[in-house]
Amino acid sequence: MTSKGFATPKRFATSKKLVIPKSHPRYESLMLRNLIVEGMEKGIVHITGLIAHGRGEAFDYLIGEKTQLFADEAAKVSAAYLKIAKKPVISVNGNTAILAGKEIVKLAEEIDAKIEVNLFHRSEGRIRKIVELLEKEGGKNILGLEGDALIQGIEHDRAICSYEGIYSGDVILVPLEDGDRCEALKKMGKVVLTVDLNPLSRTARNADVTIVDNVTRAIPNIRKHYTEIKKPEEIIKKWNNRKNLQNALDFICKRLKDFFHC
Ligand code: PTJ
Repeated sequence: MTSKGFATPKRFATSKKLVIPKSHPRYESLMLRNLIVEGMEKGIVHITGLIAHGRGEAFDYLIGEKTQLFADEAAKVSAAYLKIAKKPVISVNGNTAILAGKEIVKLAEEIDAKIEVNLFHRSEGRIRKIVELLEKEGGKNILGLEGDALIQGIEHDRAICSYEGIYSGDVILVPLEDGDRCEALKKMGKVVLTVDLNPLSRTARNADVTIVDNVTRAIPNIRKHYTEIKKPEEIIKKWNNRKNLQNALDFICKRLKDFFHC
């Protein structure tokens, strides 16, 4: 205990010992929560990533913790954009790395994309740790540490990016994005694909394609579609992101309205 009687952070560092039986009805959700906590303890996830995860969990609950039709459609359109991209880039932050690092590496390999670690709460130490994590999963030439270019129109550190990566990329996949950067990337003429469980977020509304799904499900789903689609231009032509977001909201409303069937 500290002199003020508060528990020290060390006392909270119990996640590694936490054993969740597979039979627990919330097993998967609890395991993801545990991953995020471990990620924070290892210095990969920023402390505010815990709050972001909680918000995501709440929205995941509302969509039934499954890939719904609106999310599947958006994953397909994302795959179509990635198929026609000349310089695709996947931007990775702390939460995405810990929850879906392995899948990100597999997707990058499949679509021949660059991976760039780009953080909202930027620190060289954390970028290094995330690069190491992605390399352990098989990632190669991970960008982020060089920070040799700036995204125009952003005043905070997230403007710092890699010339070889986000700066010169044409289609950028940015899971768990913040609204500012999404807008700035759009102004630079890039196609922005995002994964965000909150269909109301600024990022969700500003992106070209918003996958309202958990990043753990969305990334492998993009890869699956990528291997299957034949005519990407036709898929893109029919896409209306706002309509799809409305479909997500309608789904949530209906689910809540019909929940107890009374
Ligand atoms: O690692 P850093 O420094 O880049 O920081 C990353 C966070 C996520 C902390 C930072 O970008 C942030 O504060 O993000 P926001 O503004 O809280 O937005 C995160 C969005 O992602 C929210 O709309 C959440 O609903 C959503 N979200 C959270 N977890 C997931 C998610 N979407 C998909 N899958 C998730 N697992």
